[in-house]
Amino acid sequence: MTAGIRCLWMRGGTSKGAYFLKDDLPADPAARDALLLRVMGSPDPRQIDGIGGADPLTSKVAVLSPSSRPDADVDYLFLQVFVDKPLVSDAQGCGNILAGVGPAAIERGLVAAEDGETPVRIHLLNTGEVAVARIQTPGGHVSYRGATMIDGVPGGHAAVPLMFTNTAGSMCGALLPSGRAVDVIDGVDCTLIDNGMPCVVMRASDFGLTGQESREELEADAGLKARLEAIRLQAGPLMALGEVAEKSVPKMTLVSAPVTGGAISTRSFIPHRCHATIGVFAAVSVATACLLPEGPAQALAVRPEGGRFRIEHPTGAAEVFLDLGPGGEVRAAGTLRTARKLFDGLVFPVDV
Ligand code: NQM
Repeated sequence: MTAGIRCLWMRGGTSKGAYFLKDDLPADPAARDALLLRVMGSPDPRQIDGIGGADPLTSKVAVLSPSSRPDADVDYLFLQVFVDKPLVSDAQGCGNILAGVGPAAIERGLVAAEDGETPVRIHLLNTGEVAVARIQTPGGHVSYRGATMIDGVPGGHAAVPLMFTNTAGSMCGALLPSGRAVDVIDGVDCTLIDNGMPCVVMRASDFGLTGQESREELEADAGLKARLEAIRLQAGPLMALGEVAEKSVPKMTLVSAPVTGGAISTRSFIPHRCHATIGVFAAVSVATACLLPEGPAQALAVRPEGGRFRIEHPTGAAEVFLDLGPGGEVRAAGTLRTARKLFDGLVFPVDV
């Protein structure tokens, strides 16, 4: 028996991860997670003995299998492999790694490619919804080449448009799980919201920040991180997430007025490291928070004409489209990502 496991290493949006077929991994979740820790090299801040990139954004896993439901083509389980803890969590989805799922499913023969463009309906096992990705497949093969640029990624690549429905309450059961648009925790106004990703939205100014600080400056601020964690631990039960000390949700997002013509500016903690950009579903949740009549986001936001929200982040902005119903409710959401196959081969979790 070879100890190598088939693995595609791909960039999805502004994240990077290992894409596996479910059948290539142990069926028992505990055995699977132990193996994935070895694959990534966790726990170790440098992940020196694995393929992880020593950052939560590059220590991610997608597990693909034929879809278990008729309205989808492929099932996608997202797993966050913690960098410095022996933990693997399925307690969140990931919209950036999602961008690589369509291409990976076609590359691995789970979905047949059409000539031109192939729609792939993806069942997100972590949260239950179905997303639709449109993949460029000229001549029936995945093409990663193109001119679409997304902030946080150098160069142009083939566009991967993503559309979502039914994201409200994806993990918390309701868009506003506490039943309120504002909860005051440790004296800070917080919007506890889940439109695809549980997020706590707060004013940067309530922490003495402008909201334009760099990722590095914020990560070096131990006092800020302690205050955010204290709020997060209280927000978890209010969001129906229970005890969240060992979970990667909720995300902690500081908002401020936009400075580059976007709808709002963000700095997002996921939840302990500051994001280099912002998560896809986190951006959808923040855009939705901008629509609430109360709460920290709306007063700072510049509401765009139509439903195209630019969510500013430390390295540019992420575009989110919200399709609003007659009552202002979000009927569907979308975003534009790119993805790229970086490596296809065998990964060796144990010495051979
Ligand atoms: O919110 C990071 C990322 C993510 C998640 C995180 C994501 C999303 O940017 O959909 O994409 O929040 O841990 O990859």
